[in-house]
Amino acid sequence: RLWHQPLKHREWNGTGSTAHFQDIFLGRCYIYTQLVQPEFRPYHMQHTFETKLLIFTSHVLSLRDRDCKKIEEAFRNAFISKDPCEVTEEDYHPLMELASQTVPCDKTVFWSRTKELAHQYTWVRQEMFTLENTLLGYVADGLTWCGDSGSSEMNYQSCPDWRKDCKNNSVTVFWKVLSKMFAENACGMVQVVLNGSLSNAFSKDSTFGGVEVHNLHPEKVHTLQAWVMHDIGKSPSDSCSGSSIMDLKSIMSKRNIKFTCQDNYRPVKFLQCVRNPEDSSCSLRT
Ligand code: DN4
Repeated sequence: RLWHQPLKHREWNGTGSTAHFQDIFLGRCYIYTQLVQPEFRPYHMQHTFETKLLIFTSHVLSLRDRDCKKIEEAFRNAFISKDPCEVTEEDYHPLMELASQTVPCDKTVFWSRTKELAHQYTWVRQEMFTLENTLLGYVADGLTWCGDSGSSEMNYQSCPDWRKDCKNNSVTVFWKVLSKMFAENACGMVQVVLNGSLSNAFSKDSTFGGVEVHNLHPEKVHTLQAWVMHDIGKSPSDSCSGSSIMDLKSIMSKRNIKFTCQDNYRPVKFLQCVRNPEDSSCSLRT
């Protein structure tokens, strides 16, 4: 009666594929491509005619006609029926070609250990984009997925953990390829939100420090502007004058990209203050 038993997948240390993965992926894809305006990108709200046109042509128009079923299929083909620890960057290339997207110059926001804050910022500044405000970043945000060699099913029981099992797993490789492309496509002045409540606001081992920084094109990106944000209620651990930011500065100078840094950039600080209105650092008099 062996053939009646459910398929036994290999066991890994990470959580399994997200339940209803395919439905969530397709649903998010349709939301992004069909409802992006007016709900998601009210481009008509605060922009000059030129910016509206730019966002409209490069972002919204081109996305409306994307075929979500094809995108989902290309996504599945990258990792299904494969050992989830042997996924390559090339496996995701067909998907990247199908769903490529350009972000207008001066509108790219990177982040490292500040995901929530960076997303709050681009939510308020609707014309700005983190990776998760692009189609593929949006559909995959917060999800887990992996396959198994010898099965065309996803593994919902467990998936490889990037620290405990392997780095070349379906999820990590996807974010690496996508982050690389996001950085390669950036132009003009780009921003990064960093966490000054950690001992190293900048880390060479992070995706920002290990992938994105090295894939910015100096011919296209003239300046990287870093904002080092301190959590309200915690003592600051790192700042623009700290050694980790000096490392970032020297990497950028070698790469011929101008670097500026600001602690507690006010527009982002105001977002932190919305949650902590009584904190003394949020008083207008300080
Ligand atoms: P982070 O806050 O340290 O990490 C963001 C995510 O990436 C977490 O899930 C990390 O896992 C994972 N991660 C971090 N470093 C590595 C690594 N060396 N190998 C595998 N996974 C890793 O910030 P970050 O600087 O690493 O990544 C954020 C930047 O990269 C942003 O500018 C995004 O454009 C892009 N990115 C976004 C996502 C996402 O939306 C994922 C990866 C990269 P853990 O430490 O929580 O286990 O999810």
